[in-house]
Amino acid sequence: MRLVTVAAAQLGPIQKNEPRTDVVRRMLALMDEAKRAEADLIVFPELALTTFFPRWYMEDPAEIDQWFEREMPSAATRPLFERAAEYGMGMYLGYAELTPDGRHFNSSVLADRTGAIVGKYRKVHLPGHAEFDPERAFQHLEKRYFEPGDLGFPVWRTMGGIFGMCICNDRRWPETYRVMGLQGVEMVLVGYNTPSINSQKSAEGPEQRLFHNRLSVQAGAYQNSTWVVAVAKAGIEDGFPMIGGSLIVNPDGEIMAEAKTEGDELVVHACDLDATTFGKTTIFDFARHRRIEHYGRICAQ
Ligand code: CDT
Repeated sequence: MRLVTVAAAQLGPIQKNEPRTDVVRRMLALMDEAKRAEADLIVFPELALTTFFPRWYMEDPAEIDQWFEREMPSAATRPLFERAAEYGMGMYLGYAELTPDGRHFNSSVLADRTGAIVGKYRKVHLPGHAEFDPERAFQHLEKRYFEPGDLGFPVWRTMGGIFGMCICNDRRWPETYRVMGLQGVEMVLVGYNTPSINSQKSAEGPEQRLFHNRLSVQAGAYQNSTWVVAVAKAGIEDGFPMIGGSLIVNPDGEIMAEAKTEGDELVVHACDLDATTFGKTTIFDFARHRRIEHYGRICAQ
């Protein structure tokens, strides 16, 4: 057995005027709880440090950039990395990244048990739109504020396993998991902010959104024989509801643990990375069974 005890650290809502220092305090409390649960790894949501700001239309670059981190760790986030090192706990953290040359990405980092950053991911599948859309019930302006990620879907050999990262909308795309699956990924970490209603289809409410969340994550896990840990920022943020439903799914696609609330909540499970071997060497032994001569369209325009 190669056990990694994972704590999915769901965050409840973060209001627009809530300072990062307050959010980090909430996150540290979840880390303390994770330590008591003997977690080896804690996973925070997408854009974990602020409200989901892409719901707001902004034009002023200075106003936009206040939502971004210019360095990681920063003064505000260093306590998270120090606590990770103190507890010997790995960490996935989603945040808005502003690079020194002025580029904007929706990013996550993976820190190992020493608190050192060993991997960075930049969200590839950006949903939503770039201009104000009066037809929508609310805005989802990720295409306005972020560039598509330029790092692909690498995996990292760390903490005794093979880990991959993706962010929110990426979890709905089979290619996300498959590119990591082809590199032998054993655990995919994903943070998300998902509105409880569809801004363009009023009939689609929270139950269907939770269903699609589970469906995507469970399928990705099963079809690539990997653990998937999916973590929400949830609840009513700035008056706009978002689903919870953080979950830990095993390589058979079964839900092993799931959040019950829409608030700050820890979901813990001891994951055996060796449980990925059976699927990877039988039905999803890619080297033996894939038929790539028929897959060309996937990479064509
Ligand atoms: N943050 C994020 O990617 N949210 C999307 C909402 C899609 S609707 C524009 C998601 O896939 O959950």
